[in-house]
Amino acid sequence: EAEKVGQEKLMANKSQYTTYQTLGDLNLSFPKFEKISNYKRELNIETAIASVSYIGDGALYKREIFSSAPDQAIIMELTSEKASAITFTANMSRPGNKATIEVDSDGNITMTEHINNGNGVIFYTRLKINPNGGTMTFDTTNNTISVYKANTVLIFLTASTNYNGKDAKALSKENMQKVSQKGFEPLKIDHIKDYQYYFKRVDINLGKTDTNQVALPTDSRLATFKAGSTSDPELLKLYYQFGRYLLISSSRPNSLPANLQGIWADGLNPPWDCDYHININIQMNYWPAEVTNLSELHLPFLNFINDLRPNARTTAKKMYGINGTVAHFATDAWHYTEPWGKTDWAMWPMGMAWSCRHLWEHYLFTGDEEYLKTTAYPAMKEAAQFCNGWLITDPKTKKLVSGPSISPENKFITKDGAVASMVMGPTMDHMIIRDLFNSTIEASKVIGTDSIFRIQLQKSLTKLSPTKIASDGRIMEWTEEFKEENPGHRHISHLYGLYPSNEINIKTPELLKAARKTIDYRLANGGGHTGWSRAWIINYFARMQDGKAAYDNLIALLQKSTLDNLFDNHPPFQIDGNFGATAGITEMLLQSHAGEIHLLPALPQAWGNGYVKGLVARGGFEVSITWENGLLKKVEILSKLGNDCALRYGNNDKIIRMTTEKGKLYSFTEGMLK
Ligand code: FUC
Repeated sequence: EAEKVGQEKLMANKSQYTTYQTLGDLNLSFPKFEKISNYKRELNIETAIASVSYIGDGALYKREIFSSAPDQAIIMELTSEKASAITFTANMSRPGNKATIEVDSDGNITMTEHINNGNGVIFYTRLKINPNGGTMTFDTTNNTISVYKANTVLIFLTASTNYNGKDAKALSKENMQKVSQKGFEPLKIDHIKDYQYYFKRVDINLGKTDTNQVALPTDSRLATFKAGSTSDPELLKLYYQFGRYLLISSSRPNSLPANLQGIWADGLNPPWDCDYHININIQMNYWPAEVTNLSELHLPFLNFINDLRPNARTTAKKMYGINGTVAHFATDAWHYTEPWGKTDWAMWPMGMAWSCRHLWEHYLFTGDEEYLKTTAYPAMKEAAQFCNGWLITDPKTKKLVSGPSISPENKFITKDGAVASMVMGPTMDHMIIRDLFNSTIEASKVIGTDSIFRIQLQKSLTKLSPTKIASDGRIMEWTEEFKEENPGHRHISHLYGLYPSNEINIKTPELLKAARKTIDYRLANGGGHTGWSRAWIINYFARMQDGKAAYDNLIALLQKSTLDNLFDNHPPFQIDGNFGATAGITEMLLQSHAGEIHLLPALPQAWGNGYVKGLVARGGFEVSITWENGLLKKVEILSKLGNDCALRYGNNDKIIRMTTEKGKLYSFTEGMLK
């Protein structure tokens, strides 16, 4: 009944599909070689440079391509060991064939389109080719540029849209003028310096792989993995750092957050509109940001949450008649916040409340009180206001419950055999609200504001329906022991309190035991079958300090849900699993969610010897750990903020408590920690 009313009365009609799309294609056509050998395509994630090389009719040819953040352009250099050997024709194209493509007076190819039949953005793309030697001709009938027998060639590509009021035509032209004045070497040096400023903060070593195996192409190494021989720790290292490469390459300050495909969407209709699903996906994209020392790259998401607030305020008022802010299961670059589609995935008003966890986490890692006061707390407060106004008293239990809502995308069988999803008080709602209220209370204390509101939240917390354990020992997903329609569902939403939140931890053994039963049950029924679900499970097992289970699920992720280029697979390609797994590997090595820095909480036997450098713990500590034969050898902790810290190693009960000085390095060996 509720489902029917919800479907008819609460779902907005989403008339406008705002899909993130490919910009277009740069096509280079080369003459036929009689004989080609030694063909190699590579992405070097130490320098973020892609390259292609091959021997054509006895001469070596090479292309190097990179996308430069400092110079806001894609740059490609074509070289050959043979003089006057570079010949090709270049053009631009875009699926849909609606773009206007011209060769302009500067000899650039320009491509522009007001996409989505004029409902989307306007973009401008420019292509400039600088040959050294040889000749270059322009064909304005088919908008191509041909280069003939050059020694080397530089290609520049700039692009901009009018999103947020930018002048796409002028900006793409201005960037082209700047980038085409710089030589390839300075461009490459600036690009590498900019990229490595982020990338080199963390180093990791999970063990040695046989050199013959390392020399194989990535897809062959993955195939070996899938065939069952998984002793390739350097592939895990590559996969881990690939996750950091992807975040550095898709989430820079002042840009939009990484979406379902990061920035790598194919075609005009990528899966799920390549939007921002905020019922696990965008949150998972940012799980590695703080812990793998990429805190600035969290800002696109944190600023995006603030950009949601105006619409979220309107939706709270219009749809619920409540002050504060609310968003549902998904949004996009235009920040819509109302639900649309089917209640069993859309009737979920927790999108803003969960996202606010990221605002608080950024403060916990950086200690930035100005950011807390101006950016984080105002958004957290409004989300908490909505939740506090939305909770109602359950007539039976007299406890506060949320609703109507769902436990993301799962359904249950009602007593009379119907299948439903909408319900009062799904467990995940209460875990998210508990988390939000606790962090909003803490934030208001740090800032020294809103003491009345704080007391209201504290009162609500005491009455909020608690996390319950069912008769079969699992964490209850709903307020009653409903049978799941899909016991192996990819969402394990009712363990939000285990990860990313922290209400279930080593200090709550009963709930921890029930969480274990919950995961085992989901896995026994086929759970973890999408990349992101498997990645979440790695984090779950790491939080339960089960290194073997975490490791086994990491292996399963690579074997079952990873594409040949190491992109995560839902299927289809969806990037959140890459980020979730990099966070999961980090969580196996370092945790700091329960008021202490926990070293090697879930180190699997498979990683007998290794090290990790530059990870970050809450409270502003940079941590580097070396281990041998599965035992901690040395840990170095840089205190960036001068906070107190409590240290725990492995599954020892001993806690070392200490005050620290800002900027000082502290070292411990295993003996000192036991
Ligand atoms: C959520 C998930 C789906 C998919 C989509 C983009 O709805 O339940 O599996 O990842 O987001």
